[in-house]
Amino acid sequence: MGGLLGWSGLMLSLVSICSAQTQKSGPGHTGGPPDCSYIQTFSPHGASGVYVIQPEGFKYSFQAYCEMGGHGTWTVIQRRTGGAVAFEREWAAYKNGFGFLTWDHWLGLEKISAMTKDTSRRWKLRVDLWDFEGGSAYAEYEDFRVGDESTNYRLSVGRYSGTAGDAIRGAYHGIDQNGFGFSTIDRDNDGCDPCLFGDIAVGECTEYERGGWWYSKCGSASLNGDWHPKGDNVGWFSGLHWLTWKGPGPYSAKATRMMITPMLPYQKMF
Ligand SMILES: [Ca+2]
Repeated sequence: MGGLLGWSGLMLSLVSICSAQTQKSGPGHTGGPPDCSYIQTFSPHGASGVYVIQPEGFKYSFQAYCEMGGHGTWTVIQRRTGGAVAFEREWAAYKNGFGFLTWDHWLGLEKISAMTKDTSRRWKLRVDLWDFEGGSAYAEYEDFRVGDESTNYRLSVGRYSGTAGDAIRGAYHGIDQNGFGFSTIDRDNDGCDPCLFGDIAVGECTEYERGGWWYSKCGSASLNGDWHPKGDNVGWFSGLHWLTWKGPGPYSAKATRMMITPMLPYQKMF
């Protein structure tokens, strides 16, 4: 998984924690590259790392981690590799983003929405999952889009492909997360009250599944819950699970990554 678990990345991220916040750009500034693949197309660097981007029409430029991998260039929107960065956070944190860009982080719903809500461009989401036994799997979705805050950052995904299964549409009938708004411990958009976990009924999916996600009664995908260490990673509703990959007893992944890229590459104009 490349530098995903690298200590050098950790140290880098610790010194860059403050600069991970959004930066205000000047009035009328139309911004720089709108995403990582744009950077790779017009000024190839070849190296994964932190770059400044500014989605079209978005008022701020901000830093994001660009994965310049063998299967394309991607803007990373989520990464989990351990339990040091807490993902049990409220709406404002999920809106604005948190963590360390070169390490575990959530880019922020406002930024993800700004990148994907423009209907003139189609986006692809890739979800990478790693287990504790040396295995991995992935899921890709065409037409990934996150609405703005007025929609509670509603999730839209199109055609699925991959090896992990389509957990967003659910391992079980009737719990499709596609089309649902985001929920956090202080915002309930999960579509259930009560929400059932076996014989146990709770008011919100986040009470058991933790973190923040596009929960829908509560669904089969949840990657922002609590990270669980090897040997204690099976059976927790709260873990990083993708039930079409490993289930039905929830298996909490060792590491996860979510990243996006335009479905059609940018064209160089000569
Ligand atoms: Ca609820």
